[in-house]
Formats: sequence, C-alpha cells, structure tokens
Amino acid sequence: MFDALLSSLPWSEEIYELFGKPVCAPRRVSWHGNPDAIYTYSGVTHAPRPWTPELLEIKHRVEQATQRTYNSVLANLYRDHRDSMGWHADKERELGPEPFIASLSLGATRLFRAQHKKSGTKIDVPLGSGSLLVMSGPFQRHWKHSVPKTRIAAAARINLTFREIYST
Ligand SMILES: O=C(O)CCC(=O)C(=O)O
Ligand SMILES: [Mn+2]
Repeated sequence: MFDALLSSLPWSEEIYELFGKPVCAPRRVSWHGNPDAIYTYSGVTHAPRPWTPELLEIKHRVEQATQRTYNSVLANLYRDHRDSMGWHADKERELGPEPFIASLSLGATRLFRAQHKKSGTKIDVPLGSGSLLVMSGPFQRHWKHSVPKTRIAAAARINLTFREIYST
C-alpha cells in the first residue's frame, strides 16, 4: 500500500503564508475526498481531489476499525527525516467543535508529539507502519501536536488523516 500510494498520489507542495510571505511546508501533501468536502486553512480554500482505489480501500478499513465515517483524507508525505510538521491543533471550523480524526501511518516510524496547551505536559508516541492513532473529543482544544525532524536518518513515511468536513 505504501508503494502504491507513493507512486499514485499527485504529491504537491503545500504553500502557506507566514507573516505575509509564501512559505513551502517541509513535506508533500495530497488532499482527497467527496466533492462537497471543501476545506479552508491558512486562508486558502482547497477543493479535494477524487478518491483513488487505494485511498477508498484504506478508508473502508479505517471506518470499520473506528466505527465512524469520513468524507475526506489529508495525505502527508515525509520524504525523509528532514521533513516534519510543526506544532498545531486541527481546529478549523469545518471540522466541527470536537473533530474525530483517524491517522494511519505507513513506512518509516516517526515520533508524534503532543503537548498540553496549559500544563505543557508532553506525550511522545512513535507511530510505526500500520498504526492507527485517533484524535477525538476535546483533544484539539487542549493539546497541540507535531512530527519533529530527526537527526537520525529516516526513510519515507506516509500519513493519512481521515476527517469529516462539515459544510458551513
Ligand atoms: O503525520 C502525522 O502523524 C500527523 C499529521 C497531522 O497532524 C495532520 O495532518 O494534521
Ligand atoms: Mn494535525
């Protein structure tokens, strides 16, 4: 599945604005979903690409495992240990007040770090290939999370975050 996703998804740069200047995120992304799953983040509106056979198959299995349905997935490609995702919470309005996000990892193991916004408590979870992490309830409200770069070399990792987008 890792190889199929790596070669079939139209991996693209994610450009966002930082202090008014365009910046390229240190990873590649591909956003897929139902046509009505329109998503705005960092001031940019994203229409999803259609589901691919591989993404649909994984979606069905994740839906069975979590007993929830999803209308979109954000695929992240960390090409090596230098790619990363900075501290954030997934709290866009389209995700609703308590987002239920199912995060499937494939390929190299990378550290997922969560930090409580008030107390500063940190939790590190190594996410290996095939692991399924669920973020739900008040998690996004009270915690932020990141995937830091590592000094030790790491091979490529694909992470799929299945989400339900509510049209506003
Ligand atoms: O790669 C990961 O494990 C985290 C991805 C993530 O936080 C996101 O897509 O919002
Ligand atoms: Mn996230």
